[in-house]
Amino acid sequence: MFDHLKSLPADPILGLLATYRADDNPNKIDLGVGVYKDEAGHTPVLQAVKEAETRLLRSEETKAYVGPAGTPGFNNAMQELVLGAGHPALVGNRVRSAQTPGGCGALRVLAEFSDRAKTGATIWVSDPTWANHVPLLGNAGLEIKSYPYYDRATSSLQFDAMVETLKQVGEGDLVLFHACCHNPCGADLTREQWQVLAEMAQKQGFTPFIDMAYQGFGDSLEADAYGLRLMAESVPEMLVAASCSKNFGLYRERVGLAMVIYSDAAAADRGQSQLLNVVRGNYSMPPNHGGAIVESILTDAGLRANWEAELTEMRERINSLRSGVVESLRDAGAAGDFSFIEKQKGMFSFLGITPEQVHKLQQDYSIYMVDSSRISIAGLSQSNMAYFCKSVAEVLDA
Ligand code: PLP
Ligand code: TYF
Repeated sequence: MFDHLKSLPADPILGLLATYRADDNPNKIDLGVGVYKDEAGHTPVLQAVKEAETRLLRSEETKAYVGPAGTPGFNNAMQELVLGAGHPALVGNRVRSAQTPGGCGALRVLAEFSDRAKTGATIWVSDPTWANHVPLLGNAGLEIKSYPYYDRATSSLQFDAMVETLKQVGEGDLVLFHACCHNPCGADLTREQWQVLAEMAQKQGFTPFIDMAYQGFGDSLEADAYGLRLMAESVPEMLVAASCSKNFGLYRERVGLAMVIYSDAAAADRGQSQLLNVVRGNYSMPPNHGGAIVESILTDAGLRANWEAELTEMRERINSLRSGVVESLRDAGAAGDFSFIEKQKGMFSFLGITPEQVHKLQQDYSIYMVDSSRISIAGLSQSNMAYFCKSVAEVLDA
């Protein structure tokens, strides 16, 4: 029965990691997968997470199943983190959520949920977008179309072209936005641009679907949610897929939130029964551990303050690497202007070099990034910065 199955290529981002691990060059640099790393190249467990786990170990009394929605304590705390306490949608009792296995789980569940509301609905995604959006949304039945977003020639947002395309989008279509720290390009919408898009959503009636995988990695927990919150105030219905992988460093625990905003409380109750039915048809109930950690951190003032301080440290390290790499590339005499990297946000930017140059960096210098030239900034450090910039300068001159 399975003999005829053809083999498929691995996830290009995760596949790169295997090649990196097998490389024995002591100078090798991993700028592939979007996982935060400290100066020593480690991805440590956050102290606030360790403390929450220690407390859980002592206080946990059962491993019995949680329900399909996960725990209400987690869902409520996350809704407030994402929307802000007192958001009109929360006050109006129009928000329902489910704890999911990662942001990926949330994307998939919300995509299937949308497909139930409108079979084969169209979802507009940015060009470019995170490669995994295609299977996560498309395999659930949604039709994917794209709107212009990042102009590689100028290394900046093409907002006018984006608006021009989205003008044709109306009721019954979904539009996917990255809340902050755009993956893969790092170019985010300004507050004024969010305002324009919120007005378009309101006027044209399309449904915003916001992917928030990096809250706290851009400017701050609050500032990074600005556009999402504004959008949620402007439209009657909206979807949010939030991830706790990056900002809590809980990658392998798989914890996220699928959140739906409805036009009123009665619609919310009906919709939630559908959302939970989608969950039941996939994995029945989410894993508990990661969600319990997040709930414990968000609901304890001391742990929360420690976590916010650690999150700030991660963000500031990335931002100082952004300035550092621009300066070092200039010092190394790299051809071109890389100052855009400093203006962008979050884990990623495109270096803007060709796939051939990306391959040369990998083959000759053991520097790993995805073919698009997306670099995961946190893979840089004081110790590898000079080698990285010198190598890029040489490859650009070759
Ligand atoms: N959305 C985007 C844009 C991402 O970059 C990621 C990756 O980490 C996710 C969603 C979901 O991640 P996870 O399933 O690990 O929470
Ligand atoms: O884009 C990234 O690198 C992160 C991590 O299948 C990731 O979002 C990469 C691939 C994947 C899941 C997560």
